[in-house]
Amino acid sequence: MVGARDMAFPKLNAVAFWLNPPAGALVLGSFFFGGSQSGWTAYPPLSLVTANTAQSMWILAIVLVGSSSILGSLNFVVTIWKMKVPSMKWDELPLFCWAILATSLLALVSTPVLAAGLVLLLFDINFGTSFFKPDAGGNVVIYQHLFWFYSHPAVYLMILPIFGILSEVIPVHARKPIFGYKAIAYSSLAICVVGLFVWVHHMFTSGTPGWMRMFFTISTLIVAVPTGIKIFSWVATLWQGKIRYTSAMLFAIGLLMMFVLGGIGGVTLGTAPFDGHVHDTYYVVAHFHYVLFGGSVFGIYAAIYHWFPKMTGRMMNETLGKIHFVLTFIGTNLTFLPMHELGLQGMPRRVAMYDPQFEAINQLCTYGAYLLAISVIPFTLNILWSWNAGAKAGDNPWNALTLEWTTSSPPAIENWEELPIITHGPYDYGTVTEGEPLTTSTEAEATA
Ligand code: HAS
Ligand code: CU
Repeated sequence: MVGARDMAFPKLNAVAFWLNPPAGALVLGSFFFGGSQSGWTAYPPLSLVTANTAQSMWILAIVLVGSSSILGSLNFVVTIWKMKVPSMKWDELPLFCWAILATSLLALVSTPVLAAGLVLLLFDINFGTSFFKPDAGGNVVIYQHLFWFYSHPAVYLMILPIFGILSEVIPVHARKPIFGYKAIAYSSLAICVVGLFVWVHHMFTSGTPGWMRMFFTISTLIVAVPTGIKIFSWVATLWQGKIRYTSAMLFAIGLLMMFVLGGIGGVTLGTAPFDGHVHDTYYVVAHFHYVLFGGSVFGIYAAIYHWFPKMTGRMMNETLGKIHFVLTFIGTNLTFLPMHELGLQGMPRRVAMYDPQFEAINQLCTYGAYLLAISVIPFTLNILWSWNAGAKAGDNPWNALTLEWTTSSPPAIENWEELPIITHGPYDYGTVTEGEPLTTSTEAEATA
C-alpha cells in the first residue's frame, strides 16, 4: 500500500513471525502441566499458587509473542516512514497505513512494560523473589498497574488496524472520497496518546484512591472523542454514497453499529461510580464482545472479503458472503446483547456454574453462540470454493484507488517491476472517472 517492494527489514520480519509457533507450542504444551489457571490477566496471588510449571510456560509464551510484536512494530514504523514511494506525500498515505503506524508506535511504548511485569512474576514463581507477594513485602496491585499499562492499550492494538480497514472498505464500496482524511489519520494518534493514560479504569475496585478514580474516569471519557470523530467521518462518507452492498461493505456497516454499542457500553464502564456496581459481571463481558467480536472480528471478515481477490486472484461468492453476514449479525446480537442484562442482574464473570435465576437469559446466549458456530460454515465453504473456482478477479475488481490494486492479483514477488508513481490521492473518487487506476505511469516513464 505504500509502494514498497518488501518490509524494511525482511529478516526481522521473519524472526517476528517465527517467534509465534514456539509461543503457541508453549501455551498448548502448558495443558500437559495443568494449564495456566489464572485467566488472561495472570493476577497474583492466584498465578503464584496454581500450576507453577504451566504458568511459567504461559509467561514465556507471552514474552515471545510480545517480542514478536515489538520487532514487528519496529519494522512497520520504519517501512511506512522510510519506504513509501518518493512520490507519496504524507497526506496521500492510505489510512490503513496511518492506522498501522499508530498501532505500531503504541505497541512499542506499551508492550515492554507487560514483558517487565511478566518477568517479575516469573521470578516470583521460580526464583524466590517477592515482588508481588504481600506476606513478604510485595504488592499485588503493582502487578495490576504493569499489566493494565499494556493491556488497556492492547485493546487499541486490536481495534486501530480495524479502524484502518474501515477507512479503506467504506470509501471504496460507497464510491465516495473519504470524509475527514486528516481527522481520521490524526485521531488514531490521539487515541494512542490518550489511551496510554486510562489504564486504571480496570482497577477502580482495587482499592485505588479517590483522586485516581476521578482522573482515570475523566481520561477514559476523553478517549470517546477521537473515536467519535472517526465514527462520524465514516458515517459522513456513507452519506449519499453510491453504496454497493457487497459482503465487505455489509460487515463494515455491521461493525459500525456493533462497535458504537460496545463503545458506549465502555463509556458507562469508564464512569467509576457505575463500574463499582458492574465490575467483574457479565456487563463487562457484554461490552468487550461488542467491541472485540462486533468490532475486530467483523473488521477481519470485511478485510477478507475486500482483499481476498488481491491475495488470490479470485472473487469470493457474494451469496455465501451475505448468508455469512446475516447469520453472524443475528448470532452476535443474540449472544452478547442479553449479557448486559445478566451483568446488571449481578451474574459474575469467570464462573463455571451460575445461579439458576440466570438460566433463561443464558439460554438465549447459548442459541446465539450456536448460530455463530453455524455462521462459520458458509464462510469456510466460501474460502475453499472461491480459492479454487471463484470468478477471476483481475487487478482491481472494486475500482479502488490505493496502490495495492495497481499490481497484479496475486501480487508478484516484490510487488512491482518498477516502483509506481502517485498521480492522485488514495480516495479521490470525486475527481477520477470510475475505473481509472491510481497510477498510470512508472518511474521510468515519468523520467522519460
Ligand atoms: Fe473496553 C473493559 C472502557 C473500548 C476491550 N474493554 C474491557 C475489557 C476488554 C475491553 C477486553 O472504563 C475487559 C478486560 C478484562 O478482562 O477485564 N473500553 C472502554 C472505553 C472504550 C473502550 C471507554 N474496550 C474498548 C475496545 C476494546 C475493548 C475498542 C477492544 C477492541 N473497557 C472499558 C472499561 C473497562 C473495559 C472501563 C473495565 C470494566 C471493568 O469493570 O472491568 C472506548 O474506547 C470506546 C469509545 C467508543 C465510543 C463509541 C463511538 C463514539 C461516538 C461518539 C459519541 C459518544 C459519546 C459518549 C460522546 C464511545 C459515537 C456518550 C455517552 C453515552 C452514554 C451516550
Ligand atoms: Cu481499558
